[in-house]
Amino acid sequence: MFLFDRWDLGASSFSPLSLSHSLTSAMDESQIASLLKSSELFPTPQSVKLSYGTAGFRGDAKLLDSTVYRVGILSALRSLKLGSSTVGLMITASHNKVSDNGIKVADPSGGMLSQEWEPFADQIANASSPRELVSLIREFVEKEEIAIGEEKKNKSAEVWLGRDTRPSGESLLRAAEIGVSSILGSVAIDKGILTTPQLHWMVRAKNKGLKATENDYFENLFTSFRCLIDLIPNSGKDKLEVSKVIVDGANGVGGLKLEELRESLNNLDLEIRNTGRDGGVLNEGVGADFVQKEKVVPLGFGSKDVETRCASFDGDADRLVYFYIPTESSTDKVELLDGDKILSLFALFIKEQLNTLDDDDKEGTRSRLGVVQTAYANGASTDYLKQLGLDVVFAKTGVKHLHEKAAEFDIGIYFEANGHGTILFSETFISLLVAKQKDLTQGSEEHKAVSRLVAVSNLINQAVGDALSGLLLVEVILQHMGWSVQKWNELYKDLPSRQIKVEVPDRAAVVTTSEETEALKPLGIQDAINAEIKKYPRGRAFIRPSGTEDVVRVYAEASTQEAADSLANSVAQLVKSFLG
Ligand code: NG1
Ligand code: ZN
Repeated sequence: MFLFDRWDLGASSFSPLSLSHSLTSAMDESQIASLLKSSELFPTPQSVKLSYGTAGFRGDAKLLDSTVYRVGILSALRSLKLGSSTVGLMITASHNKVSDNGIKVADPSGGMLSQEWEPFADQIANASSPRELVSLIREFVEKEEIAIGEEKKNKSAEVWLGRDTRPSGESLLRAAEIGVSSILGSVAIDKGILTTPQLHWMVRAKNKGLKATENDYFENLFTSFRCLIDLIPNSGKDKLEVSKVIVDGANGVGGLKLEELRESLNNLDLEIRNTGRDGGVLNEGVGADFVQKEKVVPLGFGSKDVETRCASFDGDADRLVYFYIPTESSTDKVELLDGDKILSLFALFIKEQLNTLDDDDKEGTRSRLGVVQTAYANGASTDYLKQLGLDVVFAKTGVKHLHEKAAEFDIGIYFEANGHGTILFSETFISLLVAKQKDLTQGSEEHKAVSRLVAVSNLINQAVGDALSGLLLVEVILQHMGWSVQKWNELYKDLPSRQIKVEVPDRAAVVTTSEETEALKPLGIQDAINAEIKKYPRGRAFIRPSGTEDVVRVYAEASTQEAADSLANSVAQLVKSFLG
């Protein structure tokens, strides 16, 4: 009973004896002792309600120790549940301000944590005492039939940890390690500073029995990139787009990793700015989220860069957008090529390769190429993709939702307008392509098309959206097409749009339909929004609570920029008056 002597079990009717009995039914005493002892180090902050949200837990880094420790526990349990497969834990708050941090789990497949486990994540993150925490864990392991404790000491969980460049990352990583190790026999392996997609890629590779170090990640990128460069048609080579690309690293981890990769990229003229070394602050006036939402020039870029192809990463390098400063611009506005435009470029290239193949394909093995977008996708992009003859489907905000839908296609391309996306190839389709590659005559157009598709499937991260691999794919496709960034931008013209963040006392008061395009609560707000939309030609607007920041997001589109701005402002006013 020494285990409980140190615990003030308060006025509750809970007795140490009953706790001991109920806990040990699923976990032995040494396991309970381990959890109680370590959780003592991480008391929960008062009055903070945590939710796993769109992409893990996020918030003020100073308040996150206990959350990160608890997610460490969860990740060890997840590994045990899945036969001791390796699970990833990433400490990052992506595009949020530098004083924030966060944590997200990479499942053994390399994808996001299964949504079925999110309610458990919410429960343990919000448990108010060690006793409640241990109780919740006990119930969960019992329900999920996860064996833990002494009997699992030899076949333990394995969790790989990564973090971005935030100053709070290191101490939070220690909290995560303690969480993992509090599940007896579990091993936490610190993989150092990484981009989010690197960790997801490494976890996926490890569980597939492939080489899975950071170096292997880099090697895979430059090998498949070089392969695509070698496959550029001769006629295309004459039109080579030789101008350099300048990358804004958001003062985060992405620029640093791109610098490492650059050593091996002799086919790319690349300049990297905002690496964080020159005193710039993470995500402040820089990065993909800033450029996409504000549509203005990031710090470190200016009139000297007019008409040059530029790209921005976000803080953990899982988002990528392109932009250029037009000649005629007298302001700091940029021409933005967002996730929708990247998606369109990818779709066009893949379709071109599939057409070359399908012409020759008399055996009924035609592929199914589909694209997935969210309500934030620009209406003009959706029209364009449909006009290409593509199957366009919609998913809720958050890549976990898009990824799931894209996986239903042979080749599924998904992108959020903010630049987070990738191309998924089904295992069956890859096997088919590899078999075809062996059968076809080397040097034939069909062989080249198949080889390009295989190389794309290697280059582009199959686990999550990845700014580094996305950048390389955009660059090689532009070289293949012989296109400038301006020519790419002309694929279609974006409908003017505006996004606004509105701070409200309780963003959870906004409840939307499953497609997120209609607000069910507060009552009456949707009718008021509809009345505003009606005033604008091609008007479209919706609101939803952010899953990563404490704001309600407003999105509006209309036929002119003034109209989009005005519609967004009116809707923001409605949000303030209904929720203020
Ligand atoms: P929230 O804060 O839930 O809107 C944002 C992005 C998502 C997704 C997540 C994760 C917008 C409008 N929303 O989510 O698309 O990328 O962050 O990073 O860009
Ligand atoms: Zn990110």
